[in-house]
Formats: sequence, C-alpha cells, structure tokens
Amino acid sequence: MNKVILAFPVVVLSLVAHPAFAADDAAADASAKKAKQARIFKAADTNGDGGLSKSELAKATSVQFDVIKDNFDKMDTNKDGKVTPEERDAWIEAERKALFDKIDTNHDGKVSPEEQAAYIKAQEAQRYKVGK
Ligand SMILES: [Ca+2]
Ligand SMILES: [Ca+2]
Repeated sequence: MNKVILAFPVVVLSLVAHPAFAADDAAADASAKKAKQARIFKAADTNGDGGLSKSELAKATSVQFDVIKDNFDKMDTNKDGKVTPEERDAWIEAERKALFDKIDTNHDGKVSPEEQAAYIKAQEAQRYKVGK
C-alpha cells in the first residue's frame, strides 16, 4: 500500500511530462469543448429540428450564438430559415480560409512572419481610421 502511494506522484509527473500525453489532453479538451457546444446548441433548438431559427436565437443567451446572430443570412446557405451546426462550421471554415488568403499576400499557401506583421499593421491602421 505504502509503495503505491509513494509511486503515484512519480507516475503522474512522467505522464504530464510526456509530450504524447499533453497532445492527448489537448484533443480531449477540444472534443469536450465540442460536446459542450453541441449540448448548448441542442438546448437552444427548442423545437428540435436540428437548426436554430432567428426566434430561437433571440431567446438564446450563450455568447457562442453571437456569431450566428451576426451572420445569420450568410450562414443559412440553404435559406430554410435556420442555421444548423454544419452550416455554422462550414461558414467558420470558409471565413478562416478567406482570412488566411488575405494574409497570405503572395499566395504560396504559407503565412510568413512578414505577411503576418503587415496584416496586423494594416488592421491597426484601419482601427485607427475607424476610431477617428
Ligand atoms: Ca430549431
Ligand atoms: Ca439552413
């Protein structure tokens, strides 16, 4: 019994220090986050049709829906009056790709530190102009 107690911290330390364990942990975090998002989505889908309508969204308070509220018409690609998780994910992926293409100014599929710096600088200049 004593032996087990003594050995325990060593095992924990070696697990934490192990890079594979850290990666597993991140993956577990991501899937837990996804499961939580799915739960919140389902809770907001009060008529259970698998999508969120504008009236369902109006009642939903979670911040995760703000992006859907702001971009509803763009996300609802099949124009059925509701946004499904698939439509949301497709929109986010398209936005992510569009942003990447915008930053990757020489279109070599990579964002160099210079391109990143130039983008941040442009964003800041824009913000300054808007703020003025
Ligand atoms: Ca619904
Ligand atoms: Ca739709």
